[in-house]
Amino acid sequence: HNRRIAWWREARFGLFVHWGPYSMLGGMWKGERVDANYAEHIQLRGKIPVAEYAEAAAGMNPEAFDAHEWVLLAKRSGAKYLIVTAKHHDGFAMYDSKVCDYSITRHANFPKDPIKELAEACRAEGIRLGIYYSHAMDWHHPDSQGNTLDYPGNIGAWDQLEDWIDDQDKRERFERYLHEKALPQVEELLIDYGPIGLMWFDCGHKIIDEHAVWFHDRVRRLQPDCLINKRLRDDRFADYGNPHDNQLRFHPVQQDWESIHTLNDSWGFRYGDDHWKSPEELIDQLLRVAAANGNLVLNVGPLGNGAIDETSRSLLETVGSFLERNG
Ligand code: JFZ
Repeated sequence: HNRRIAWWREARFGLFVHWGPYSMLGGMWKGERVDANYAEHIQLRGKIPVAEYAEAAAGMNPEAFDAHEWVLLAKRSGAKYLIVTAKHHDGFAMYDSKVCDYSITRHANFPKDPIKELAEACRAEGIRLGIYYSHAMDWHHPDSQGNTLDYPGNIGAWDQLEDWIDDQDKRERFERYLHEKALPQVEELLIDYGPIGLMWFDCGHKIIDEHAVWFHDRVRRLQPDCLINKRLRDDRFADYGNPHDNQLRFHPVQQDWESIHTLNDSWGFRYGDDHWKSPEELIDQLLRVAAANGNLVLNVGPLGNGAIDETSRSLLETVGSFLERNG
């Protein structure tokens, strides 16, 4: 563990990128604003039928996407690692998955694999790549827990704890999702994209220890140097902790921990989300987290077309020039 995490302890600062078909919708569905704090939850909050969301997703065409530009922005901001959503709760793969066709390349026919390009750009620029993968929840796979949409026999609510697994039938269905999709997708991400600095899992409070072991084993076997965040399940499976989002809740100083923050309100891009933090606030967060021996991760939500908005860029660049001046 100590050898594996050495680079991360030095890093101090990372950039999170939330990006998927929800970025293209930007919190809007059929001309109406969907009431959701997080634009990436639009499918759930807007009660959008899976087929309709999938139809919209097919239209994603991120022609302004430039992996190198994203990585250079990360670098200018002073970040040492970049975490990108390979699959969020909507179940849509932002890479060329061979396991499931619901992806940017096969479903939306985009000719490039964004995760592959980011992996290459990160390698070229000396930035570590982290991969966000929503393992406990998938709103597209018919057997995934977390499907509260238009499926017969809903499995469970998105904020439900692991006790739903007591139901044998639901458990079997969920395990079908794990074996058919989540586990093989995590494997392909660990096999096909070079060295991965960390796997950032989410919502592990919804699964049981046995399922966490399945993921943990694969990460350790395929990439022994890859870190695992706490949300795979809990501390027992993790290299480092994550306090609650957007809040400075300090962990004991001796523990490795990472605090994640948005620049405005939503993780995924949302039209009109102009509740920006000031550069002073961001730098203050960075200093306070670093003083308590943690890492800060700031999030950016690119537009559906792959461009990063001017405000996000300038906030990140301001943090970068502060770090440049103050070491
Ligand atoms: C999760 C996701 O649902 C969300 O879309 C985003 O990706 C974020 C980074 O992670 O949301 C959470 C998960 C845990 C807490 C809050 C939001 N928490 O523990 O307070």
